[in-house]
Amino acid sequence: SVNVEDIVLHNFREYVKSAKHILVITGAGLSAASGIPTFRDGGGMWNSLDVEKLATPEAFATNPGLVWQFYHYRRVKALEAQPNQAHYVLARLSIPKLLKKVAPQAKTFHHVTQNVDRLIIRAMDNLNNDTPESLSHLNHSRVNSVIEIHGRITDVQCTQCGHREEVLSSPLCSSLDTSILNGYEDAGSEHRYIAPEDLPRCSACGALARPGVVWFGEKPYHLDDINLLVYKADLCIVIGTSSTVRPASTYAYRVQRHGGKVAVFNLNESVGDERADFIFRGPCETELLRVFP
Ligand code: BJW
Ligand code: ZN
Repeated sequence: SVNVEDIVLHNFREYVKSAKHILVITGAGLSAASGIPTFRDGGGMWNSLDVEKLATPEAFATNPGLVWQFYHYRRVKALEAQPNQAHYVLARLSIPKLLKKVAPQAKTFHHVTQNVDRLIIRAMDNLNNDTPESLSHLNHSRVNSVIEIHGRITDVQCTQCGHREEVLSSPLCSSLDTSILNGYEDAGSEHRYIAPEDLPRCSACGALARPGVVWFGEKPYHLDDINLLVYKADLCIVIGTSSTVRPASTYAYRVQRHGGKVAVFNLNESVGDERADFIFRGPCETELLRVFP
């Protein structure tokens, strides 16, 4: 007998075979299996911490030491984490030769990630190192295939001159020492005051630096590029996001509005599921492997 899941899988694979412009949107659930906490669902780090206190420009202006402690802790966690199977499935799909096996008509494949942890980039790097023969024709498109709409937790950005650079060493300065933090709770408590002059400073002008991520009320990166991709896409694959944060939450329906189809991979229900054409309920690290073995 044939069950509903097999039919969805079959229909999805058929549609993928015809897709020309594929757009993937990812969120925190993609990195959950790597041990990076999500933001909102059960066990999400912001259930215990006040989002408004930490991920806003106002929070940083009021208490940069507190915000830096939070981001330092998450920065260390992201640097220590390893990409999971879901990252590797997406990394393989970003290789044209491998993409063609499941989507022979595909002309473009792009991945807009809301994640700041760089794990997808590292998965792509690891894959490249393992398959040298695919490296040559990939290097360009691979760099361009991932768009980090909310920036990177490893970027350090000046509050004055705008200088931004990726720094992979840790801690960024002596006042941010991992050993003093036990967890997110600690990172969100106010008992450790750090003076602005003891926080990371801009390497170009010496002013106070901030994490190179996008906070509420700030303009996300690469919006013009993304709008073009959304306009062109005929398949939008939404993975591990609650679809509650704009503008990333709007892309799938915009693709659908001009005739494209939407596939959702999520452990739980997410906003807009009722409009999705295909739903793969479960951990994306196993579901993506099942769908794209
Ligand atoms: C699994 C799984 C597994 C678990 N497998 N699945 C009212 C007031 C103020 C602002 C607004 C407002 N109304 C609207 C706004 C705009 C605002 C917004 O959307 N707010 C809403 C919350 C209401 N948006 C913005 O302000 C954005 N900017 C903007 O719109 O600018 C407009 C502009 C245009 C032009 C010029 C100028 C301005 C900016 C948003 C920035 C978001 N920043 C953060 C922090 C980034 C840095 C950091 O990491 O600290 O981004 S907030 C946080 O949410 C983070 C995430 O990227 C983002 C999305 O979260 P995500 O990824 O969806 O995570 P979760 O936890 O919500 O969901 C995880 C999902 O995974 C769940 O569904 C699980 O079920 C699933 N899951 N394990 C599969 N194994
Ligand atoms: Zn500067």
